[in-house]
Amino acid sequence: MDPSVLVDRREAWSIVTLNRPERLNAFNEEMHRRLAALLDEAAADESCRALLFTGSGRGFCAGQDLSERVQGDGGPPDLGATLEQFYNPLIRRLRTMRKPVVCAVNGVAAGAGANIALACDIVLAARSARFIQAFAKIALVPDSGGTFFLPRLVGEARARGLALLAEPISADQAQAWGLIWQTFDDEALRREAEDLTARLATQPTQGLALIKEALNASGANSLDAQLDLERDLQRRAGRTPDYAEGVRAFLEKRAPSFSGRAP
Ligand code: LHQ
Repeated sequence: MDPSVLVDRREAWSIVTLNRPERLNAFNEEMHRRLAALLDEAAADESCRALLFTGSGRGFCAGQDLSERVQGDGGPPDLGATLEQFYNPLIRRLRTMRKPVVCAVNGVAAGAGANIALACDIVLAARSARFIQAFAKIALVPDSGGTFFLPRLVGEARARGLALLAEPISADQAQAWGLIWQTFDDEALRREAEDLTARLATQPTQGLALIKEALNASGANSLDAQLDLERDLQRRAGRTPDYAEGVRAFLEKRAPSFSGRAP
């Protein structure tokens, strides 16, 4: 088995760990292939209702493994092809996954590694973690959704500063700017991330998937189009067994027991 990405199944959720710590979990092609296969398995497994994504060792992910990208005699590599084949599908998998993906940024997140984290639904970070849009330092453009996520998360001024200056920001700064959800002390991050993912795995999974769908569409929609979409998604949410259970539990003044099942 390729150990570059590990999976650890818990009751109704899984932990996916990037595991090339000696390279700060920088991506090579093997790792991309393995991660894609694991995410496809998790997406298809209805009994897996949430994912926790993290890295092993002292980093979360340093983006593309640059030692795979040394220019040889064949001239410059086609980086667009690498994005098309590996990074863009990864970002699409995370965004369209019909269950919540929590990211625990355990250490430095650089280049594509930072933007892969930002593509997850709820991003937590260790206080010692740093986020670096490292691309400009090697004459590249922020990819893996960076130019999409950054202005939407932190606004134009900060997005431009982060992308053009390529300087690290701390996890606390990232939280203060709204780039991520929450920062924890290093020793508390893993437990907090596991608790949160376990909690999400007990929630109305179909409803959460519809929320993701609505939010994914909102950046490109007019208000009218988004109102129409909300109507359509709410119609689907209202047909799920978990909606019926949620209302019943409320009226009976008890905690709901959601199955996560489709109608
Ligand atoms: C690495 C890497 C790395 C290889 C640390 N590769 N070894 C997409 C499409 C196609 C191609 C191009 O790219 C992309 C998207 C991208 O992601 S482009 C951006 C790529 N990433 C970077 O430019 C970040 C490069 N890394 C760094 O700037 C630093 O390593 C950071 C700031 C992440 C961490 O710094 P330190 O904490 O000081 O650690 P370090 O630099 O000492 O790294 C530890 C080891 O990891 C070291 O190896 P060594 O053998 O000396 O111990 C590094 O060479 C290796 N490493 N990142 N991306």
